[in-house]
Amino acid sequence: MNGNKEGTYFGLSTPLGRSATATIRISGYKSKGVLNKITAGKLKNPKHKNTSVFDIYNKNNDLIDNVLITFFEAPNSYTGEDLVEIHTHGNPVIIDMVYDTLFELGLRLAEPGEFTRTAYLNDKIDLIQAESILSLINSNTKEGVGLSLNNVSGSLSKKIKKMRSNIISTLGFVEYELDISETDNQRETITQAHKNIKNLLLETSELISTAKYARIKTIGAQIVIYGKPNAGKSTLFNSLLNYDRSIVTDIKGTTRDTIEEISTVGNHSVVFIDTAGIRTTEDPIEKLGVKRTQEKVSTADLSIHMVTSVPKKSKLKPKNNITVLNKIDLLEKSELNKVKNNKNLVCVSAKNKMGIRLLLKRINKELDLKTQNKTTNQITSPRQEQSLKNAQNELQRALECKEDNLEIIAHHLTGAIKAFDILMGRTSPDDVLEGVFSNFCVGK
Ligand SMILES: Nc1nc2c(ncn2[C@@H]2O[C@H](COP(=O)(O)OP(=O)(O)O)[C@@H](O)[C@H]2O)c(=O)[nH]1
Ligand SMILES: [Mg+2]
Repeated sequence: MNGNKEGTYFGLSTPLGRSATATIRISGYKSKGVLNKITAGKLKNPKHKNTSVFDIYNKNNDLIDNVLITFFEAPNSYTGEDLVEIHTHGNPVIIDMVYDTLFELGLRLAEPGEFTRTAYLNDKIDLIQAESILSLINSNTKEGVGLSLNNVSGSLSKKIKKMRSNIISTLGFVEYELDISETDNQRETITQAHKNIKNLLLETSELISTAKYARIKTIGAQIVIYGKPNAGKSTLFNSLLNYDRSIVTDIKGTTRDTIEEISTVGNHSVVFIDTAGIRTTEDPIEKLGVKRTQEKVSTADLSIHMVTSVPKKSKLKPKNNITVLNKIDLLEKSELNKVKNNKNLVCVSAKNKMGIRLLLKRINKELDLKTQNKTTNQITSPRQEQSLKNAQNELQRALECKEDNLEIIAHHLTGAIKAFDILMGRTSPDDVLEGVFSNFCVGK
């Protein structure tokens, strides 16, 4: 991305292909002139938010298409610049002709994300909102769309702003104390600062904890299948997907890489991950595979531990984990009855597709529980999570400061403000000063 690009640019806002209509957006100061030219003078002075039907022409005055044109006047548009939307018939040949005409009029093609970047640079939206627009478009579930839309509207930004101004006012009275240092007040100041910081830490960690839910809701839950070689992981993976994606053999070490496929379970979007069986091996490729498996298990939203014999109770990991006993088709009836009553297990025959529906039901239930988070504001990007973790780290260090270290508290509070500024995509040290003066009345 390049923040210094100039000129008027355009791009196709809808997917390329055949459809009833397609939308080409134009943003920049030349927009009005372009409308005048392509409509052969019919649309000279477009009005803000006006939509009308026009014939549009190329430079030789050949008709290109009959289109719908909407005009948005700066600064009241998505980008903050003059903005045009041309809705043509959805045929790539027509799109090509419009492109050629716009090039001839001196316009350039937009860079990826440039409309939203311009909106951010023109202060129409902050960085969180910009990211939320992306997650709104990419969300795979209804809930993901809902929470992204909530963030686009600025609800999360508002919360972050409030937290940031709480840090600024805390820094304000810590610095005030530093300036007019009366040791009598120092204890009081520290107590108040600690109280504020503790509250902020609570809010920060609450937001950080939403990252996982948000990922499940927008992109989909990562569900990793792991276990010993030949447990039937790849067979289960294929059964869950309902087609033969992974190679299945009776040779140990067949799967050496992780294989991921998107699917749905109930209302949830999921990514099933087949992995290399966990064992000690000398094969360097398989070794890497085993390492990858371990990484995936540690970051997954849910893991399926595949076994072929009932594990000891101590080996069962109930958190984020479903233990699946496979190959029940090989069990005697009496043995089968015994394991079927074991509530800690889901019994399947991956090969014969027995028990798969029950397993899917169980996965659905686990994901329902995980996404039941009622927090209004949820973060949706790893960048947001990382910035918040940086802020959390600074706040934690400010809290751990000893009494006579007001300067160090101030230093870490400043660090936390910086992390919040990065989170929102702004840096304005002047705000700190303003916060100091707006919160204090020296005359008192
Ligand atoms: N009898 C029986 N064999 C199975 C079952 N599931 C998998 N297998 C067999 O076990 C072997 C290993 O399966 P695979 O899915 O490659 O195991 P992975 O190494 O864990 O991925 C293959 O020969 C499969 O056909 C099952 O439910 N019953
Ligand atoms: Mg396998």
